[in-house]
Amino acid sequence: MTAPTELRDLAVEIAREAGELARRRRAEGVALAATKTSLADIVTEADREVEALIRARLDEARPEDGFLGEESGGGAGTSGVTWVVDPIDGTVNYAFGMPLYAVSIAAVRGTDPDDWTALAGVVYSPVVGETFSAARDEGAELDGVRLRVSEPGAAGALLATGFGYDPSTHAGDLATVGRVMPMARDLRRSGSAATDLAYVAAGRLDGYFERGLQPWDFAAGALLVREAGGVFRRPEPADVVRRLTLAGGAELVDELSRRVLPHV
Ligand code: LIP
Repeated sequence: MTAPTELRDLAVEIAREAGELARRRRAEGVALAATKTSLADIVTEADREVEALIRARLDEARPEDGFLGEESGGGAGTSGVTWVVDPIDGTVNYAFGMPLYAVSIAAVRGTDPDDWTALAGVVYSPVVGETFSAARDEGAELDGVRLRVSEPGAAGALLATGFGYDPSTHAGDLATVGRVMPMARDLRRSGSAATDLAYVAAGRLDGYFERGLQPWDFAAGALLVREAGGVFRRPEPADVVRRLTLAGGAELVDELSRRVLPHV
């Protein structure tokens, strides 16, 4: 079995190449390819092209591995390792020309997000030029500097969240924000779950909560958080629609859970 550090280094190399392609395409102008679950849920031609590049590079390097990508779906492998890829996380930011989007690539052992073992992960932010990476049991780092999750200060926790593309979910999500704000000093909504999770790992955010993430949104960021000493949880059963994701230091995640799931 390949060492997690080797998988991490391959993921970093590919993510950086993919991120530069995304940046070039953004500079050339973004072409909308389609909408998915709602008018607000978009995919650009660049999403598809970047994922195709990542998939091709992984096939060249590790043809026996499985693949699960946001845009091109899944492909079973024979090695036991599956690559989970969001080519441009923060697609709406990308389409609108905002800098906070990221290439998210993770290598996992297994296929079920509720019990796969994350081996390696990278979240690469092409415009900001930051590479967050982790290998299982080897820690998490930002451009070579080790990462550690933070603890909230006396003013409260700096938290991040996100909202779904379906307008009918917004009232419930805003009610959740209302229950959480008493523990917060402030709230951020970056538009990129992978970036939010990387920032939790880096201590730039104390915690994060969001409903409805897909495995490719969180596969790499979850490993970053855990390898930085934090907790990543999806506390509800697998059959819950728009499952809750929580991340941060252990005590903070416990308090978030109490506030977001008051009846549990
Ligand atoms: C996005 C997430 C974001 C969430 C959006 C969307 P995408 O992923 O990163 O946190 O709020 O609804 O799911 O669609 O840009 O890959």
